[in-house]
Amino acid sequence: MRSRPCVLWFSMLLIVAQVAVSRFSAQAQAGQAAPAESSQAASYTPSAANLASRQAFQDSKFGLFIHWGVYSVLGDGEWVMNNKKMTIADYEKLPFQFNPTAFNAAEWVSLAKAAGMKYITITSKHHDGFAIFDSKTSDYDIADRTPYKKDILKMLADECRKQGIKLYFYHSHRDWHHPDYFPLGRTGHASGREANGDWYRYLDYMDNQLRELCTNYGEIGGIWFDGWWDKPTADWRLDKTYKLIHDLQPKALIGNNHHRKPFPGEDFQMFEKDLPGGNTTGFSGESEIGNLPLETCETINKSWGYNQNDKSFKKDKELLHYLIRAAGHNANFLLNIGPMPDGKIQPEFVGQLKSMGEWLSKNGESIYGTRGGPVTPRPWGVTTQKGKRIYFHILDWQDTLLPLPKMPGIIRSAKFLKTGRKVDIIDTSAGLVFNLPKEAMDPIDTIVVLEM
Ligand code: FHN
Repeated sequence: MRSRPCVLWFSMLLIVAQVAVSRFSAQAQAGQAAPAESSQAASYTPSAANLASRQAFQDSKFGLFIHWGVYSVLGDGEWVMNNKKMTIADYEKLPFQFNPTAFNAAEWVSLAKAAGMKYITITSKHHDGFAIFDSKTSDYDIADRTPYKKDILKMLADECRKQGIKLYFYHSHRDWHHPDYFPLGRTGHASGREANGDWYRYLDYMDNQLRELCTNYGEIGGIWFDGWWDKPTADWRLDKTYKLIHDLQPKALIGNNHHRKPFPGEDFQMFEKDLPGGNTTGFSGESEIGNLPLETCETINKSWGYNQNDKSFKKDKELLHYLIRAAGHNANFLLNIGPMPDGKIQPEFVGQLKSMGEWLSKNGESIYGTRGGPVTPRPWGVTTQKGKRIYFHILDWQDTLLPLPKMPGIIRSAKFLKTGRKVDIIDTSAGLVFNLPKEAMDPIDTIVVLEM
């Protein structure tokens, strides 16, 4: 017969083991990741094709973000289902009212090109779970639930190919509609869904729709994920999803707006409403700049989805400064519009985009194909470089003399990009000083080009 103390030990061990097993099975059953995101691929080696896409992505610098879906019918932004505590039954009335007969893919793509943009990222499915493409995985899509029926993404993909614009698909991890998106995350609690569901069946559903997006629209630019932060401890099985995309579209770039340091399998890193390293919005508190190509996204007014009452349009100078400062931070700028339910883009957006294109048609060499540096971002502005050229973007400087650090190498010439006029430089042991006469200054961006 076992002695009393060892019986005690034995029963203690038994209890600990039972707790561990029950905890693990509860987590697995509830889709929670075992700590440290165990499903994350330890490593990811991007293909040569993928690395080439990353370079092209970084050279492109400027893209059009499009938030469009049945929520535009209410003209109250893309979060209206959650913000107005709409049940699924209520929200499912919207698709019947979504009939964008004025949608013209050529018009949209031409506008992006006129703005100087090189790629488009459009919402294929946002948090409301509705697919604006013809999905065979679900009937909660444009083909089965709207009078419009046509596949928006198909028309856009064909037009983008015709006009040489890359097309990326935004795809929401979070889903306020799908019955298997369970346990619920931080939002979507008023949808009236049953309090049950099979999490891994939801992930299979998501992967199936991603397979459609990576199969039915030709070569795509990549996938822009969002909504991971609705359930940050869940087992999102990202390695499986990322492998699916990389296998089907080796050139495609994957980014995930999870506001953390990039996870293995990702090809670019985005920041929302902040320049890389910034955290004015509180999104990027847990983020870190990784070593992937960077992108920052922003809206022209305050809304991503169409909002008929949001008239807080940023001036084109503010938007251009965002693009230029992003380039100085070695990041792309993804600027958003929320089209109207009839398929038209509101005139305020069209006007802003065209004036940005105007500026880029004259100054684009100082942005496209450049990388940030060599001088790190400063309050007065930023620098971009390409080959033997360094571009100083002086955005906010009142004085005539601008002190700068020493430049690596010999300066062969220094000119104002706009006029080609020579810039007088005082070379001191501590660094350089640009002599910037008032009349040479530009209200948006005074660009000095150094040829090294
Ligand atoms: O909740 C979304 C929001 O609707 C929009 O899609 C933006 C775009 O970056 N991302 C999330 C907010 O962080």
